[in-house]
Amino acid sequence: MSKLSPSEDIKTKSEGLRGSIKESLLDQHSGSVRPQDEFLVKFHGMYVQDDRDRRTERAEKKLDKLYSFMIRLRIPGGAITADQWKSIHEISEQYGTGTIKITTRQTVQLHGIFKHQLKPTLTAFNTAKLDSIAACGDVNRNVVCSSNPQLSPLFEEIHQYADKISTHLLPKTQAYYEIWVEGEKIYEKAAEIDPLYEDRYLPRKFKIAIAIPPSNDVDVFANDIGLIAIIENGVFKGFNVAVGGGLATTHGNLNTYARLGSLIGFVSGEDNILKTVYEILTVQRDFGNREDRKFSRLKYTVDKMTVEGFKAELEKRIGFDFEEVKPYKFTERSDRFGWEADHQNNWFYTFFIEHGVITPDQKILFHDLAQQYENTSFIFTCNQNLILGPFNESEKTTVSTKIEDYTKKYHSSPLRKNSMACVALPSCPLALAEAQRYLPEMITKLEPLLQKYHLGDEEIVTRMTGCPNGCGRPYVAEIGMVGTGPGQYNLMLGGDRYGERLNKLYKEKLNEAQILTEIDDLLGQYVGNKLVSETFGDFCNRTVLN
Ligand code: SRM
Ligand code: SF4
Repeated sequence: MSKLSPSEDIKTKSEGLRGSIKESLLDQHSGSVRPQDEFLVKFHGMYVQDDRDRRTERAEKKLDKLYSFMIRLRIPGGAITADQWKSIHEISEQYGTGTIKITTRQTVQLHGIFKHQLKPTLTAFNTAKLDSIAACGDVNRNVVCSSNPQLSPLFEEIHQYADKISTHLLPKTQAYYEIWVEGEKIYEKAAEIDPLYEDRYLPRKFKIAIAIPPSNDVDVFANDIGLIAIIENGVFKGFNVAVGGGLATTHGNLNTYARLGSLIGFVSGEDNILKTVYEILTVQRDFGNREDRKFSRLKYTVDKMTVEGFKAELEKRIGFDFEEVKPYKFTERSDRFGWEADHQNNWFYTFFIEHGVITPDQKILFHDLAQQYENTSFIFTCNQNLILGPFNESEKTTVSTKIEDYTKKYHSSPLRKNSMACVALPSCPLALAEAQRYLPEMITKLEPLLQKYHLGDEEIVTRMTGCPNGCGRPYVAEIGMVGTGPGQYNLMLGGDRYGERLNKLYKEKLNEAQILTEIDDLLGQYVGNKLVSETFGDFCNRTVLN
């Protein structure tokens, strides 16, 4: 008989994700928590980390690692109120490093929170009606949705599905409130029976994205479930459903692979939509690999069962057949920076936030705007940027004046605005190379190459990660750089502009000088030989990778 992974035992014995977290919190000898609790706290939206820049110094002084926690909020669809932004701002000033980081899945993370600060931090979030439940762990995570309200008059209606799906798939355990939130506890043990997750939860993390064409700003095919909104004659009809997307690979393990979701059909009506996503999770719960976590994501389950086999099992569980996939077209993936109005002439401003790291002066500006315009929403994008709105015409004029200096200071090239990096060093324990701290410098070196070939206006999608897990989605970039070791990256090329084709490994383990030489050469070939309107990614796919 095959052996279950040790994580399975921790889940089933955890008594609703409680484990010994309470005892771990009381232990004043360590800044961390017990090993099994380290796994369980993820389900509550946090990770144990240490500052890797300080490891050597502390080891020399014979000190333990400087442990702290990263907290990731659950914000379905990425939208919060101005008041909630102010709370995040204030909490980040009081606890952690002070930095707010927008993630590639439309939420925010705070780093560097010490163990004794966890309860006050989560209690403060709770007061602001924010939580980190199921932001990580073997459950459905933050549900993301296209974030530009100006793109569709039906934005509101479709966007609400992010919250509906997230709520529908939340674990039933009330352990989060019991462990982390000070004050009144309102839960009943009986209400904790969980027909979806049972006591074993899912074999692995689970991700859902909703795309509203023409924008694929969420990289819908990189998700376990991708839902593509279908709009006909100005009416929202339902979703095309794709299953089995996922990006992570492991260097040297050829059995691991990035995979784009497979479209299996169209579903309409709220009840049927919710039933479909729910039962996709139950199929994964029952058929997913629980022995080897490297192969336990839905993509491997779908390939093991075959797409047709998976669909048949799913249709059996939902009790109806899918309709044929409906036509749709993606024509953009980037955010629309600057001012744009929606169909009712409400104005929204999209701020470019390099790699999602909010700088101290940006923080002051956003706090100021949140204070002054309390009806404004703050919407995080899956490209790690921030949209503020709605503003009326006269508010737009005053906001424009307020942000004038900002827009000058943060004016950036199209290449930079379309670049994305994961966190990597110093907080990510899995990083093999730099990403977020280094890509800005790399872009500064790539920009003159584009200028040299008069390609300065090209919106080439460039992404870098510190390891092959792919948190910055480098495998669906036109230029992907995946860390293999300090200062070394695999160069991935040939992804399309809208996230519908994976790229391929072009050359392995290149240092900065080698990457710049390769890109210089490729851009030269591109200007000389590209077809009319051919993007860099399509050109690489057609020529150098064949
Ligand atoms: Fe990720 C693990 C950061 C999006 C695939 N990811 C991690 C951890 C928690 C490292 C760890 O396990 O200890 C990283 C924390 C770094 C830090 O210090 O903050 C981390 N992932 C991130 C974020 C913050 C990157 C960013 O700069 O924005 C993103 C948070 C998203 C969110 O709000 O939930 C983030 N991670 C992704 C994505 C992109 C996406 O989902 O669109 C992927 C690839 C898509 C996918 O899941 O296939 C991704 N992260 C992973 C994996 C590989 C999963 C797998 O299938 O094997 C790991 C490692 C793991 O789970 O074992 C991982
Ligand atoms: Fe860390 Fe790797 Fe994810 Fe980057 S891609 S944040 S290095 S796990």
